[in-house]
Amino acid sequence: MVKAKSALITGITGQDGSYLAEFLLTKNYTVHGLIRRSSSFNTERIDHLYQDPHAHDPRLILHYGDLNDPSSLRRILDQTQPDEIYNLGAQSHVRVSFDMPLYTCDTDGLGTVRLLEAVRDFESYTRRRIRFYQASSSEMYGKVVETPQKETTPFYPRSPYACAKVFSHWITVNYRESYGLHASNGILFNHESPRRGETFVTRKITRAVGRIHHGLQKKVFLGNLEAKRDWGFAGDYVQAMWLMLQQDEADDYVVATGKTYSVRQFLEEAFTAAGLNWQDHVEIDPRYFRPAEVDLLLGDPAKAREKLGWEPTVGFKELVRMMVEHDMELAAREKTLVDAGHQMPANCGHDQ
Ligand code: NAP
Ligand code: G4F
Repeated sequence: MVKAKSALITGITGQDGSYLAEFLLTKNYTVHGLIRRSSSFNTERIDHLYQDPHAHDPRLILHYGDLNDPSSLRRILDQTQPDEIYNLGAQSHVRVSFDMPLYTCDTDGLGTVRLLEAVRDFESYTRRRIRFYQASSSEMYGKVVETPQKETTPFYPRSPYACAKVFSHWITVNYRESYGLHASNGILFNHESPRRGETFVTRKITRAVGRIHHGLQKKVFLGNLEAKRDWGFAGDYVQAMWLMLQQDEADDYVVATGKTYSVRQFLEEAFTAAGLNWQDHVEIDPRYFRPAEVDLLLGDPAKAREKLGWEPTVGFKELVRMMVEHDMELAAREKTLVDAGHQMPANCGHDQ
């Protein structure tokens, strides 16, 4: 009988980590997740995988650790002995990386080499092999030197976040070439979902649409509406991660839809879906401008299509509709609570 595989996911509490955990469980993996200790609950996106303690799926196991704590990484590798590692953990907000450059570089840059070192040592003393996935980003193309962007397009990072991701990208290539690690980079373009963090622009917009529709909010404050992004659906993108680790040879792949839209177009689509006019509700707040902006991202996913057989299944309009529908329902539930006398949760103005 073939032994079921096991995987370790850093960043399992994030958008991608939750979709990937679900996907790997359907593939019969044992899934280990690294989670950080937090003073408030941070497992909301994976709680449904735990719901009933009696039906608790023992194939999902969480471990406390941190990419900034190398001893925790080594201990978790020893305990879990994974066949595959997906390194999704990161301070993933570009705007915030300008406020916290050292922390971002430590986690998103050095965190990767800490994990790779742990893998290298683990392989040398156990003689077992681990396949490694690194969450690289289209943000690395920054001030783009070529459009569409592909695997061979040079990087021109425009933020501390992107600089850290470029470091992680190349250190992953370096460990592959130096030590023969099966280590791949997925250069993923923006991908969204109803589980997207609420401070990223797409979710900030769809949350606002839901709340405005239900009378819980009047305005949404945004920055640069002209930036263009190649937006796909996160559920599709985690499948590309998995496909990369099923290849005999490790390699680097662009994962994108091959279409680009502006923030303004996203706004129009989202407000129209709720029968609203975005001009009535949007105000520009310079607080959301970035010291250096990435104006245009458009990926060429030809290599992923040809070598991995990967295709996106959700287009732009469908993605926007999915997010708006979800956030309309969420706002309806909030409205019920507000009507019953509960307070709307405040974000203290830190909605980057
Ligand atoms: P996300 O929702 O922000 O999730 C980030 C995850 O990283 C969370 O689970 C977070 O834990 C964890 N984390 C943060 N700092 C950590 C640390 N020091 N040690 C361990 N874990 C830590 O991000 P995402 O959208 O799922 O993205 C997943 C990865 O892909 C990230 O590396 C991101 O940079 C990259 N990426 C994302 C996109 C995109 O469009 N979504 C595109 C390209 C690349 P807490 O829950 O405790 O905060
Ligand atoms: O949604 P965003 O914050 O995503 P961004 O900066 O493209 O980064 C995301 O995608 C990357 C892949 O390319 C990931 F690596 C990264 O981890 C993250 O997931 O901003 C998108 C655009 C930007 O041009 C920004 O200036 O929207 C513009 N924008 C306009 N108003 C805003 C806002 N962004 C945010 N977050 N908040 C605003 O109010």
